[in-house]
Amino acid sequence: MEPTPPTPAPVSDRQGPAARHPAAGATGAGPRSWAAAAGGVSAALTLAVAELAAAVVGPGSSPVNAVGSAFVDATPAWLKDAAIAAFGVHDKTALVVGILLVLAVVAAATGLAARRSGPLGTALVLALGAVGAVAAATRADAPALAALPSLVGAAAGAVALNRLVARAGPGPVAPEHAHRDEAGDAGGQTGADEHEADLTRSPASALPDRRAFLRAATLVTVLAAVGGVAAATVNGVGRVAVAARDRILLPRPRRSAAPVPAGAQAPVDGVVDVVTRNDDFYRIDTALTVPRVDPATWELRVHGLVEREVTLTFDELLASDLVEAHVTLACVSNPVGGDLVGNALWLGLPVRELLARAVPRPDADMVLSTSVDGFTASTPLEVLTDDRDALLAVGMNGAPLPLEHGFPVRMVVPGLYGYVSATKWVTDLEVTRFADQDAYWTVRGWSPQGPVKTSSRIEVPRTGATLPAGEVAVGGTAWAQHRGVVGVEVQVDTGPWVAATLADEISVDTWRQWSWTWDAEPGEHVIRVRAADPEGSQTGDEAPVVPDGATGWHEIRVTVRG
Ligand SMILES: Nc1nc2c(c(=O)[nH]1)N[C@H]1C(S)=C(S)[C@@H](COP(=O)(O)O)O[C@H]1N2
Ligand SMILES: [Mo]
Repeated sequence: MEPTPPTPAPVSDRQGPAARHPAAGATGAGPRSWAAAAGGVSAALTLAVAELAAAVVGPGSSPVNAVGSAFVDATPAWLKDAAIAAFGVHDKTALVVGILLVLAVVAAATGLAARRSGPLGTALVLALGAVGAVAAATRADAPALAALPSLVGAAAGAVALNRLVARAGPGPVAPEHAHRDEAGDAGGQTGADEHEADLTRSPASALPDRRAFLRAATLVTVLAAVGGVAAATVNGVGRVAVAARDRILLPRPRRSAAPVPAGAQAPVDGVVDVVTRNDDFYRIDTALTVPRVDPATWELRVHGLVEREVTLTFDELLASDLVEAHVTLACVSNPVGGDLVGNALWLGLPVRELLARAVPRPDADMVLSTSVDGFTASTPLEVLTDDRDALLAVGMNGAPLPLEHGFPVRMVVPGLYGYVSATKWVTDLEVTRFADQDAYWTVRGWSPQGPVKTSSRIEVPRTGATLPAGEVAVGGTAWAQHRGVVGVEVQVDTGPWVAATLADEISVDTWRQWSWTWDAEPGEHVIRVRAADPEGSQTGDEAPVVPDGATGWHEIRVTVRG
């Protein structure tokens, strides 16, 4: 994601008609809206120069990304949760829009500050640069010199701001000029030409020269735009990752997944695909911009409580005996009935085989996996060494992992929520103990352990639908990864729970679809669903997503026409 230079926010005038004259701001002072605009375009230049410098210094030094990421990491769990609830997989777009709005306001404020005092404006811009520098230097993937782009950008921004504000005219205007200004306005709506004429009559030192200001502001805007486009183009590593992904030829698995049974897709129009297309797969992570990892330099280190450290390159990984498995991934933040869940065919190396090379010590009980961007997940060692298909995955539905799903390598562990298992862009596995290490979400109030809770949802019909009376097709999906769904029941209003028809199972590690034909009678109705795994039926007790996943029965409301 490339930074968007904020549009200089037009500062609305609250002073009545006289204030519409751009040279007559509040209280007879210089034009505040010009100063605010100067702050805006200077901020755009700051960002463009900083991002351009970051493209040269290396990935991970982008101040925009660093500040945003620091913000993401500092966001309390409840707020992030609210954002996911409100915006779903668009939570990041909402965050970026929010950041740009805040930035526009801050930028205008630097302009107003600079109008009062040049050094004050400079100090503010440099302070903001320092924030970017600290944020960038303290990121997990910070290169050496990570602080540099922010500082260079801030320096350029401060120079631009001072030059512009100087051209926006003096702050306090002598009474004589203020008076002349008012007289000009009294003549009615001041057109641009009239205004210029008015200004030429004024001493150049006392009243702003609008042309000079506009010329300078345009120059800064053009520089910012050119810099921004250049930064986007020079973003070399991004292109390296994209190009490298295009060249990858995935090896044939040593063990292929069994074909998906024809009966795995429930025969109801509108039920989701039983294997989720990559483009449709939900995306949840803390990465403000998708990490771009060059597989040529990717390396995984296995260390900690092990007999011997192991490192693995991408080529070595591709040359290993890879296996294929369908696994359904679910997010702990998925509300009852939500869609933060997807099923894909993964290709990868069983984590257990890699761990066997390292030989975990007997006192270890957890593997802390770390992403290139610093995200961590704590996975029970037992789950990674039993016979399930916990994979170090390189392929998703027959293609190399999409960048946003963890290219070049991620973890996929059947039976656990993603936050404790599915580390994308993974580069480090530390064999350790739950007593000694906390993962990213654990320190933010989520449970250190996150087995998936048995869940089910109704996909057809949609809640709120109006339906004809008679036979209505009802269908949806249920999941209980690594235990398997053994039954699904449906209830209408306060009627009895009745068994739905289960579609064929792909494996116990995947979701399972279901269908049911309802003989609908006119009126308002509530339809509820619950699934069963071998240990029993899904609980109807309602629990929120924090700290270890929501529970409760999904229900929809429909109207049947008379
Ligand atoms: N590096 C990294 N990996 C991550 C996360 C993250 O924030 N960063 N989020 C996890 C969570 S909470 C989930 S639910 C899954 C989602 O994987 P997906 O985006 O491929 O669907 O990724 C997991 N892996
Ligand atoms: Mo998640």
